[in-house]
Amino acid sequence: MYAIGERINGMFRAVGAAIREQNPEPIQELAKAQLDAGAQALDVNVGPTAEDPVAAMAWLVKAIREVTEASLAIDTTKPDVMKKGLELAGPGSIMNSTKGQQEQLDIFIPMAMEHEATLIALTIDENGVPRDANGRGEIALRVVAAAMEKGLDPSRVMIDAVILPVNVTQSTPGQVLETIRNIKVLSDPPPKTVLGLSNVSQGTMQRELINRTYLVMALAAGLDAAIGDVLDTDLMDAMITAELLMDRAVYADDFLKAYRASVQA
Ligand code: THG
Repeated sequence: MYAIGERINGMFRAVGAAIREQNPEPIQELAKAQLDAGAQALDVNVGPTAEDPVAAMAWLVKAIREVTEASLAIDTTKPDVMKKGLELAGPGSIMNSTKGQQEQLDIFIPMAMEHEATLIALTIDENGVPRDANGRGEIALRVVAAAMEKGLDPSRVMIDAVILPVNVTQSTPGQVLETIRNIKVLSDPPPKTVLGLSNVSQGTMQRELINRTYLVMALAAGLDAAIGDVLDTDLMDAMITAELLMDRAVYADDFLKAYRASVQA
């Protein structure tokens, strides 16, 4: 599974403060720690409070690029912030994310092609987040059709079926799993699937247990990638073990160590 570290997000108080004070060290430490923990890409989000989000994204990406060339997932809904992030991060980046309405796809799909990026698309449109797997599947189909029409290979599209906190809508985790299974038959090759895992446990007790259990369930349903807390060793151990049990890695007595060595940059 492709693990994307979630921690460089202005939503976290220490990261928000580092952005405001233009103090690169906490950001660079988080970048290195997440890569050491097995992240294959780093989510980069300036957070809700940045005054000048374009400038904040530019500063963040430059700070990260001083310590690593790892893939970055530029996390913003704003086209100008996305463009700046992609220009500074370079090819092989992930665009996180676009919504499924046509006007958004018309902007972000060509941008993905221009910057040789992978595009995350949320199953959200002008009517919000659909209630069930059917509604999510309809938006996913619209995204894949738009990508093919514009010449972006579906394998460079990742569909995010939008997981919500389990204490808000308890039916959502199951509907999202069904969506993940359905997306595999949308096109050939199919799009990839991704989730913002930590959303599932926001506002709950036992956050790590909920995240870890749901990751294993989603992985078994075919989830390809997750944005999550890669610094949570138990979460990563569960992910690695689930991959083994899905026959995606060869058993060895030291399979945890072997997996970690295989993803280390
Ligand atoms: N899909 C996609 N991208 C996403 C999300 C998604 N990006 C943002 C988010 N959702 C994924 N990242 C996080 C990061 C942190 C938390 C949840 C998701 C989180 N933060 C603590 C909280 O809210 O309780 C903050 C704690 C603190 O302030 O220290 O849980 O779904 N494509």
